[in-house]
Amino acid sequence: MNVVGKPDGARVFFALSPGERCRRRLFAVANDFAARLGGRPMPKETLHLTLVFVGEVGLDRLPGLRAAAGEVAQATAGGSVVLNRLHHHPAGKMLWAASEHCSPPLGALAEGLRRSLLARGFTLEARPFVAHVTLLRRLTVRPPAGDLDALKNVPIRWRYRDFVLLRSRSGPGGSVYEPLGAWTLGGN
Ligand code: 2AM
Repeated sequence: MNVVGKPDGARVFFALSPGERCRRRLFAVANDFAARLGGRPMPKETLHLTLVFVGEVGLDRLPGLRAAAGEVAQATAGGSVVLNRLHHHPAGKMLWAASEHCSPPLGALAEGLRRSLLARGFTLEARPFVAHVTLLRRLTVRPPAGDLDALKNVPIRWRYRDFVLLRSRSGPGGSVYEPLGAWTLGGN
């Protein structure tokens, strides 16, 4: 409990966590852009693909989050995602790795989690799911158009079999993520 008598809270989200090979490639792209154009690359260990951003919840609601995750994991198969596009977001000063076409099984996993959380009374943003991995923040320079084709001919193929619940905390060097749970997808 905190001083105002409310349960302590955590800022949480569900995500896919890349395997080592995929993580290395994503980090290499982030570093390459940062070296040439500036910005702050996401630390290698924090790279992830958000499935559902839940936001601030009381710690007493973690069992509900875990129940939703368990239900969805059982009912949903693993799959793969092909990251073949880089996107620059000038407003957010971010560089993303993303898919030209969102894989339907990945969309179904994100949607399944979303529905299960809503059914358990969690409040979620209406923002549509866009599969992406943020590589670089604080990028103030517009990358040359050709640079954004870096993954076109050598896409990153990411096979996922599980997903995680992460707690985000602000640190001096940016956000740090603490794993609160991991679930293996069924049907593999
Ligand atoms: P981003 O990388 O595009 O910023 C933790 O913040 C993760 O949740 C990030 O992957 C972030 O996406 C995503 N996210 C989605 N909605 C968010 C929100 N309203 N606030 C913070 N992060 C959000």
